[in-house]
Amino acid sequence: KLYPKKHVTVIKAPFSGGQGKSGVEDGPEQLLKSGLLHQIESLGWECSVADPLEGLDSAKMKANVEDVYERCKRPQMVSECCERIYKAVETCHQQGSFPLTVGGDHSIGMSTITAFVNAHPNGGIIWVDAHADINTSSTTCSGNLHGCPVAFAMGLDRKNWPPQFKWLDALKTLVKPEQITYIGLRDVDAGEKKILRDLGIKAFSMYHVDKYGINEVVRMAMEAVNPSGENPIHLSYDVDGIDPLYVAATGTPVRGGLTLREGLFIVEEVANSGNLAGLDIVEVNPSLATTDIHIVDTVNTGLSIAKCALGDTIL
Ligand code: B3U
Ligand code: MN
Ligand code: MN
Repeated sequence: KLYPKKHVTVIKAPFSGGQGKSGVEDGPEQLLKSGLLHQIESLGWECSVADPLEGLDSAKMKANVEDVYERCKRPQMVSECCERIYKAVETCHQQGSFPLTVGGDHSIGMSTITAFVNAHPNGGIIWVDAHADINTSSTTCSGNLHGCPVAFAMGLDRKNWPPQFKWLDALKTLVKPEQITYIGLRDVDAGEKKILRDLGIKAFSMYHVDKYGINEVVRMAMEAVNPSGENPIHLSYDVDGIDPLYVAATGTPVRGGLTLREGLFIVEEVANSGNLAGLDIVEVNPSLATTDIHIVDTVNTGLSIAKCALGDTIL
């Protein structure tokens, strides 16, 4: 059994430096304010909160126009914040507490998944997202590092990394192509498609969800990253994987996504396997809503993802 202590650490990652819009740094507070801890406790888990970015002047870091390296925007800020988040997740794995990292933008995925594979070298990762987030420092068109965390976590194009990423460069274990799979893709850059193809990364796009159904896709995804069925799985959940009908308050919505039920089913099914070892919930941006209903819908989706992960079932 993975977490016999039934203890969760909610790691707050109010981080927005991986992309240009502001507001995504308010995601963690919104989820907490809306009852995240209470909901976790009512499922029988003990709960504590970690705040690894405490004390940083994020607004000042984000405004520093000198923080660029070639195409990459804010490498200093992203590296410094992601190193802190790495350490917070590492501590959870060492102490046997379930790491629930709440973003913030998806750059922080480079920390959560590298901390995961360093604790569980044979673990598997399921990345739920409309986007593949596997641009390298050379392929990124936007320069936004939230479009790059998977490439960094895999050590791709390492020779062109911004020099700030020393902590990542020093890690013993990085993510291997066969350790990660995707569900929900529908907006993948040409350079990313080439990387996915060249590395043979298994990915389940919305086409596959339509073709096979979500049940079969989740089964295939778990089989891809955990063929023995015995290894832990980390779920990195970008809420934009779900359709903007249900999740409007996010930075880069893409139509044609997962229904709310498909999105939650993924989490229910991985949790049900008994192998879920960590979860990220990212890209909740309350300030991008045009109505209050958008905020409520998006935040409630985030809360539901957390609950499903911790064993909430409909019946
Ligand atoms: N692939 C594009 C767009 C993008 C990636 N992740 C998000 N948007 N959220 C990029 O900027 O790399
Ligand atoms: Mn993402
Ligand atoms: Mn995305």
